[in-house]
Amino acid sequence: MYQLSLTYFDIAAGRAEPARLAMHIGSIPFEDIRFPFSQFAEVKKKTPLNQVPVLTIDGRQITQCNSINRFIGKLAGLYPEDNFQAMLCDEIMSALEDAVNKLMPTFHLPEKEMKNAREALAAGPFTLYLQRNGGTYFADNRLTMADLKVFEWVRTLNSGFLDHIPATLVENTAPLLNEHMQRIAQIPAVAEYYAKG
Ligand SMILES: N[C@@H](CCC(=O)N[C@@H](CS)C(=O)NCC(=O)O)C(=O)O
Repeated sequence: MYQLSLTYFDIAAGRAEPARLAMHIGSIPFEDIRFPFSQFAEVKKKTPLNQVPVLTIDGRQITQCNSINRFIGKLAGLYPEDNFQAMLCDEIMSALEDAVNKLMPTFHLPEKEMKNAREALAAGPFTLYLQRNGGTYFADNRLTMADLKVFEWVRTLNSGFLDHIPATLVENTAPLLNEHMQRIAQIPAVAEYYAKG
C-alpha cells in the first residue's frame, strides 16, 4: 500500500478533483492537503514545476493531473485494462486538458477582454468538446476516470462560477453531457462525497 498525499486548492473542482473523487470511490486512504488561493505562491515554491496538483507517493512528488488520474484510476479500479479502451479514456482526459488550457489565460485578462475571450470559447471550442459523447460512459462501458473528469468539468461549467461562460451552456449545446453528469452524480459514492461538502 502506498503512502499518498494530494496537494491542491481547497475547491471541489479543478485538476485534482477527479483523483480525489476516485480515491473516495475506491476507498483509498490518502492525505487530502488543501490550501486557500492566498497560500498558492508559498505552496508552489515547494512543488517540482511550481504547479499543482502534486501527488506525493511514498515521499516522491509527481506532477501532471492526467498521470495522477491514470495512476489513481488503476488503484481505484477506474481505469480500463484493455489497451484500446484505455486509449479512449486517455483521449477524453487529454481533450479536456486542451479545453482547460484555453480557458486558463482568460483569468488574467481585463474585464472586457475576458468577456470577449470567454464568449468566443463558449461559442467555439467548448461546444466542440462538449458535443463529444460516447453514450452512457466514455470508455470501457463502465465508470472510468474519463467520466469523472468530464463530470467535474460539466459541474464547473454549470456552476456559473466562470464569468461570461453561461451556466446554461452545456444544457443548450450538449444536453447528453448534462444527462451524463446527472447520472454520475447519482452514483451512491459520488452523491455521498458531495453530500459531505
Ligand atoms: N500540466 C499540468 C498543469 C498544472 C497547472 O497548470 N496547474 C495550475 C493550477 S490548476 C497551476 O499550478 N498553475 C501555476 C500558476 O498559476 O502559477 C497538469 O496537468 O497538472
